[in-house]
Amino acid sequence: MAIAENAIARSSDGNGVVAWTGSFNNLPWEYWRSVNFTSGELTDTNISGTTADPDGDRIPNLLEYALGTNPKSVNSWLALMQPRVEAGYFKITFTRVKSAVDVVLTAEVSSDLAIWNSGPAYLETTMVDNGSTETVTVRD
Ligand SMILES: [Ca+2]
Repeated sequence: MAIAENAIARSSDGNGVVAWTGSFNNLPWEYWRSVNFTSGELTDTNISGTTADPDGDRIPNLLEYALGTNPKSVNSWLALMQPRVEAGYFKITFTRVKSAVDVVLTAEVSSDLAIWNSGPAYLETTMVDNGSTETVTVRD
């Protein structure tokens, strides 16, 4: 079974929008859920489901899992995402958990929120290996 979810980050100047599409296929996600939620929360998909956002930071649980952030801490994602505009380009740097092999993160960019593109023709991506994590920077 594969489930696709979406999350979007927007630049404050409105010039760039980057979105990710994630999917998962097997058990590491379920392990992460069992570590981060109580048995009662695990039965409630509005709290522990892929699209749930129990901390209200607008980052769904699936992306919190892939980025290694705390799904119950609203302050954890901004420090990791580091969204900014540099030299007129929207840029995001984030840390990806390498063991989250059941999630594929794909950055997409749009100038009109209707047509979305990904890949090297539209985005510049650099990665730095940190051992168990990697630092990924995406620029429109
Ligand atoms: Ca969240």
